[in-house]
Amino acid sequence: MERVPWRLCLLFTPELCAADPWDTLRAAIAGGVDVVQWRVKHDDQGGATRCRDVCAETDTALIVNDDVHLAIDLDAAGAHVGQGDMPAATARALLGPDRILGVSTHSDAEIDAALRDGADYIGFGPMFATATKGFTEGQPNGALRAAIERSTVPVFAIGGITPGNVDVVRKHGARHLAISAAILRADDPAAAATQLVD
Ligand code: TZP
Ligand code: MG
Repeated sequence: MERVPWRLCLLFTPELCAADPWDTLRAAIAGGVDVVQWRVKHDDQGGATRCRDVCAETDTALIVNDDVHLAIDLDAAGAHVGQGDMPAATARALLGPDRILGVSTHSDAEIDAALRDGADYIGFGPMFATATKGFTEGQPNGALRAAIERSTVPVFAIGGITPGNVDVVRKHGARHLAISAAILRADDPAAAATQLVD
């Protein structure tokens, strides 16, 4: 089995959901999300536990954003750190060899450092402008393909990806996606997830 066998990562922030967050989460998983990243910036132990339970029930992997200690407490599959979070090498050491480490990257230097520090997958973006994280423009054309060629681990394309523009990302080589608004705010989150996977 591949170490990172997932294709569609849902960046799950309950407050961003158009409808009930737990219905949204279950629908997204039913539609094809195969890894959930718990992405909540305030302390919400109850929500994190509930998210963990939904993932366990549906046999879906759980990754915790930012908080490596929470990932371990929840017995999650792994944790994801950005450039301003706990250093990736520290996260790697805390997670041990079996849990997955994801690292956000935006440049060649960040990709090289993430690989050196033991990332099992990297996020690369933003692909497009996105209000979710306040990026006003995407990476230049070709940057994703260069990142995929440079990386020895899976590269999750992130930032502003929707069913309407996913073809562009796919044409630049993307085989892994990380999505927030296009699923959480969709009228039909299951259908959105299925369109993105297809
Ligand atoms: N990191 C780079 S862009 C982004 C993150 C967390 C936001 C992705 O959300 P959306 O709504 O899919 O653009
Ligand atoms: Mg972070």
